[in-house]
Amino acid sequence: MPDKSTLEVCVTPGLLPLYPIDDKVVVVIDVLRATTTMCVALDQGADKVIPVDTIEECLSFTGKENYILAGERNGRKVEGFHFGNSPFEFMDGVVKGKTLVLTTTNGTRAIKMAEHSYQVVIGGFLNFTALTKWIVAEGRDTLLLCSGWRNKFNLEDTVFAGAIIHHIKEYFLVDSDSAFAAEKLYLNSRRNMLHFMKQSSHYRRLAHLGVVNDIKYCLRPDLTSIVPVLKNGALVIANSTKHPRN
Ligand code: 3SL
Repeated sequence: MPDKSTLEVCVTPGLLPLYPIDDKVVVVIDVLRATTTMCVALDQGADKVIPVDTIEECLSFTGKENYILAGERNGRKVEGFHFGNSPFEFMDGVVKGKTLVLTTTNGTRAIKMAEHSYQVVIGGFLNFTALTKWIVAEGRDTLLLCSGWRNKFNLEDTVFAGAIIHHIKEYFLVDSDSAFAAEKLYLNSRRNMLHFMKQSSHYRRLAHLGVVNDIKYCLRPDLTSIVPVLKNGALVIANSTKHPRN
């Protein structure tokens, strides 16, 4: 019988250099809010989402037809961009048929850092079941990369990594302290996720900006069955045949 593939958790991009990822699937997690927002944009009909590192890079797309510039720094919309990073900004048809160019404090940076892996895939609670099925179907060595906050550990991404571990660990070899700890955090929090998240620094940051509804939205499970993957530098829907809107 072949050995199982591995499933590991990297709790911050600052630790990513410790993990060889060239042959691995890397699941980039930025539950609050970047990877949730990206899923919303694609679910709402955006052609693709191009993650970029800097504000300048994003601005270099200014004036291109059918391109939307979006993103935040410290949670606030960047001056000159069309939108910030709230999932609600990308609803109601505004991104249909458009290319979204997005830069965020941590999420887009984590994606760029993992670009040289076998495959980058992203998600959040809103595509949890589809994402976990996709990971199991791929069956490759997989690293769950938490975007954290400025290279520091954060609660929400680790809890989400723990949810993945808990639900699919039987299919993989899971043998690291970070995976064990992430799962424990998830098990401690799952009965009242919002209450648990109130203890996180990013909850306070976003609450200060008056966007608690964004947090509530980002914690809602299985709102979509899309799975965004990175292809040629842009996030596109991997499983478009399964997309309920097709
Ligand atoms: O850091 C990020 O990528 C963002 O998701 C942070 S924020 O929620 O938009 O403040």
